Amino acid sequence: MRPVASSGSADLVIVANRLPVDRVTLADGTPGWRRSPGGLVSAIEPVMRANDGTWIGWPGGTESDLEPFEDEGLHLVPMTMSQDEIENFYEGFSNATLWPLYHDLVAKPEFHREWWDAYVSVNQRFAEQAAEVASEDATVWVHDYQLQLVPQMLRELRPDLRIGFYLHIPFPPAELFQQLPWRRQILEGLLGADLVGFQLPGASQNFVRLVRQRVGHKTHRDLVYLSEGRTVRAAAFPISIDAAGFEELARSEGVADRAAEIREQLGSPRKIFLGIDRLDYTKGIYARLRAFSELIAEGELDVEDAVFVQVATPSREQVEQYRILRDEIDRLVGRINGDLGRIGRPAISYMHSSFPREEMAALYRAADVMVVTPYRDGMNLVAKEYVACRYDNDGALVLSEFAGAAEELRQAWLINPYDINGMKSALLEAFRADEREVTRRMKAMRKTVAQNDVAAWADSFLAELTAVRPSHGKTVRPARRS
Ligand code: GDG
Repeated sequence: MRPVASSGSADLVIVANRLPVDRVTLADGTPGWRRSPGGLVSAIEPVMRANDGTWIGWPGGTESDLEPFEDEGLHLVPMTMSQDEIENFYEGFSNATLWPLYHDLVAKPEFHREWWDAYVSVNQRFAEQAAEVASEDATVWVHDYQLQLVPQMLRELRPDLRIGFYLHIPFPPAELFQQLPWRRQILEGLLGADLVGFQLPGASQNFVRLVRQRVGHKTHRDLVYLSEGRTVRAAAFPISIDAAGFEELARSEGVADRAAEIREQLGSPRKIFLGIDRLDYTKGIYARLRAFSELIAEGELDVEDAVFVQVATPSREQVEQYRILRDEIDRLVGRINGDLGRIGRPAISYMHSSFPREEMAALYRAADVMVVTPYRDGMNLVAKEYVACRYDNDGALVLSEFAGAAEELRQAWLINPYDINGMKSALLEAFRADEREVTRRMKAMRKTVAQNDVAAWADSFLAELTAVRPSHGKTVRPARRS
């Protein structure tokens, strides 16, 4: 790789696996674009606009002749991906090697050399594209586990750039990470950044320790000193949500009406339990439904009193582990409802589909007990969204200790998802808690979420990135101007 002269005009470049839009077929049969809902988009959009930024990512699919384009004022550069790359880079190395490895081996990671080769070549292409569109001394912000080699590849091409990297998922302890045959390459890839951001301080410490042990660089607290004289900082930036936006949506008349309608359609039970997750084995859906069903089987709860609504958004359906999980959940829900349901009163109301944001807000409004029980989760935005929607200060949150969100939402009913009896007790406590107790907890959590919203997250990452190399590069304008 040789350095290339800067040719682009973007002062801020976002590089992420996915673009904020999906390629879709419109009603008239022509291809078009649809904005994808994800939290990352709403997080980054304001700062993109403030800096006239460019977003590089894959729109899904295998179309190969897509040109850069503008969508609602955002400059978007679509990356192409061949069927082979989708299988080896995306489904393979990203989602069947790194994803389980970084989530405490909840599933067994697979190591295949051809998957790694695809990971290297796709990362290289993303780096080359970023090198092409970034202006001189621009800031490039690379996102997530699919693109951990991009920082170093990009630095080799464009040493003038200021490069930040943010990992949305956990970063594992050395004991697990060192299983990876390509551990050193990943660490060196990340060290191409000036600032490496994580959800939690523990993840950042794992990274620094591994860099010291495996790459042999000198480190001091959150700093890594590279032999070429450059310093890399590793730090935690817990991600959040557009709290005000969610609350506004929750307060709208349409959402309030829909929440009332949902309750009625469920047969007006005394209390509604709710789970909303991508259908992923890290999220602990199976164990939580079992815990709930045992409470009904034992007579602690009654289907007249309580229903569990579980939304499982389709996800990574080509990956085998995800197909197995889907079948397991289908079977479990069928068995629970068969054994415990009555006419018009299933114990679990299960939906394997995705919904518009308004429907999500209505579900959050309708739910009395929100149940979030991942075995491991970088943050978990669903927990924060629920809190943001509970403007009456009511509603109970049952939350896994192993979600990043548990470090901030201390007033939730915290549980260990591996401990089914503990989970059952917490579900019952949350169900039976008196109004004062629920309000006390929710008020405190709402304060936390309102103060640390997603604009603050993006601004603090970018401010820190600028601070790491103050005399170098152009300034990035914050999303929130006071
Ligand atoms: C990764 C990390 C970290 C879900 N179903 C629908 C829908 N959603 C939205 C939720 C929420 C988002 O998707 C899911 O975010 P989570 O944080 O819960 O989980 P991951 O997808 O695993 O996200 C995670 C996150 O990145 C951010 O850094 O917190 O730990 O794993 O916003 O509302 N949205 C709509 N319809 C659905 O059916 N509209």
